[in-house]
Amino acid sequence: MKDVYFMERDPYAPIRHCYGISKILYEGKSKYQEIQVVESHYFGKMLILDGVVQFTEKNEFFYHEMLTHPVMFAHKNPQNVLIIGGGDGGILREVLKHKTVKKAVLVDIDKDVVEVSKKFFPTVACSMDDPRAIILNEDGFKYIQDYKNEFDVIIVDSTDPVGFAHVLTTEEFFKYVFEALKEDGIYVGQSESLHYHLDIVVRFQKALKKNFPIVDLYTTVIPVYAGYWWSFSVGSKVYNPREISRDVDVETRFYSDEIHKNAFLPPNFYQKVLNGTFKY
Ligand code: AG3
Repeated sequence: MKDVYFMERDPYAPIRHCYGISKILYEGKSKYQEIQVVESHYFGKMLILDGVVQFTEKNEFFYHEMLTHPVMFAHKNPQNVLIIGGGDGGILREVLKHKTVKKAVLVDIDKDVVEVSKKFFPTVACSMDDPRAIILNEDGFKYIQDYKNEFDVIIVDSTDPVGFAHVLTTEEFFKYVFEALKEDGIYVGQSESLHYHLDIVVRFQKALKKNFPIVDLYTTVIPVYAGYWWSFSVGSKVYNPREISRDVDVETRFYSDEIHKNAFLPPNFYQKVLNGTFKY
């Protein structure tokens, strides 16, 4: 295959990313979505769901570390963690690096994503057999409604908020998240790009503010997601997510205490984003 490109279909942004690829390793349709694994020249293997790149072998750690560690280190003693989505296991791997964790429940609706990831991405799906991990293939929106005052940390690693993942960004869902968290619990979810998806970021933040006393926003650069400047939204009951509560004692490639402190939006700019004066 010479000069063959995979073209991504971002559901919102009217732009297309193309990746030079050498092989299509897997193509299938699960009950919920289209799943593809391709070998790209630059990024190595890529997992693609419904035409959108979820992560690549080469740089998945930026996203997985940055979605996990800021809230885990803002919390003083995270023992019981819930991951919704994240069927590839990348967030689970990062969560289980924390020695405080006694139990991590991963609830991903799509069993096929778990199976495909185990087969093609062994360095991402490497913690599924950890004795502290429980993997469930259920609907996270329904699952969470059965738990009250249960989890220290809830992390939502979902696909873009279109189709079945949309519900995970609503005010109603955040009410269940709040209730499922313990009295000092903290939530984080991936909340799209400040460039192409600003309206989603703002809607997401507003829905969180209806439920949580402390809401914040941090970003990192993810070159395989449209807009690159990717955001993460936090809802917290007690802890200030900008502050680190414990020693950073896990091995990471990107995340550090300095990265943590610098990832959050400066307060004035954050206000501009929320009140619409940044909109361009
Ligand atoms: N989930 C979030 C991917 C979002 C990509 N969106 C986009 N490019 N428009 C990643 C799952 C990794 N565990």
